[in-house]
Amino acid sequence: MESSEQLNLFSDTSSLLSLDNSNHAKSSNLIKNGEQLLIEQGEIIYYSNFFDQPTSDFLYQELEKKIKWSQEYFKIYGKSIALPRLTAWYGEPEKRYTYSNIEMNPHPWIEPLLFMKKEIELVAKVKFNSVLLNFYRDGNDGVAWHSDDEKELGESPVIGSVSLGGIRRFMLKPKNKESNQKYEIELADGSFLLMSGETQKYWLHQIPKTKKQVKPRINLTFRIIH
Ligand SMILES: O=C(O)CCC(=O)C(=O)O
Ligand SMILES: [Mn+2]
Repeated sequence: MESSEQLNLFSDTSSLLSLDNSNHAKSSNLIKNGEQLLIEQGEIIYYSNFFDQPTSDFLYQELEKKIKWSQEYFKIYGKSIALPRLTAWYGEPEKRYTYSNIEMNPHPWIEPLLFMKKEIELVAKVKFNSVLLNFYRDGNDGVAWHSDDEKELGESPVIGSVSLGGIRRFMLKPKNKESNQKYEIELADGSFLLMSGETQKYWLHQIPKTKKQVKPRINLTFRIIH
């Protein structure tokens, strides 16, 4: 995660909603179930109905109560600022992960996580060894523009992202400021988004805060720590 976490934390992301829509690819006409998002220099596949509704509801309830959620803080100019979401890190014992100067030590796998890991590995065709969980309590929670490009994730990170609960906007833009491409997907309850190839090298993503009423949402990004 980049330092933009810090810069964007207090910015009013609602201004993004008023951007010219001509470059916005709407999920309805660009991204179909299990289809590839046609972006340059990156590979993204979106499965809108990966888990059926009863399974998604069950997983959400299990994770809400069983995950050891914590409020992390990052430092900026000597001040401690709360991340706008709760987080947790699970995985194999030696797989530590550091982002925004926050060092995470993994909790051991629990059953619902292993179930999800096994299901997504069948389509991702890789073995994940850790997962970062985010709990977005309401529209005041979000994640600022960043890419998942930390050293520990290797050259071409494979990120398997499962969404449960409330629907939130996932936005993508190229790191290259001269390009005006912009994409967004409304990540559905029970959906799975697979990012691989050069996606993290050339693209940034975010979940903007919103003033709309949104249900709480749990996101899991399964990762491979080298
Ligand atoms: O909540 C999401 O869909 C994205 C989370 C994310 O990008 C991250 O944790 O790195
Ligand atoms: Mn990310």
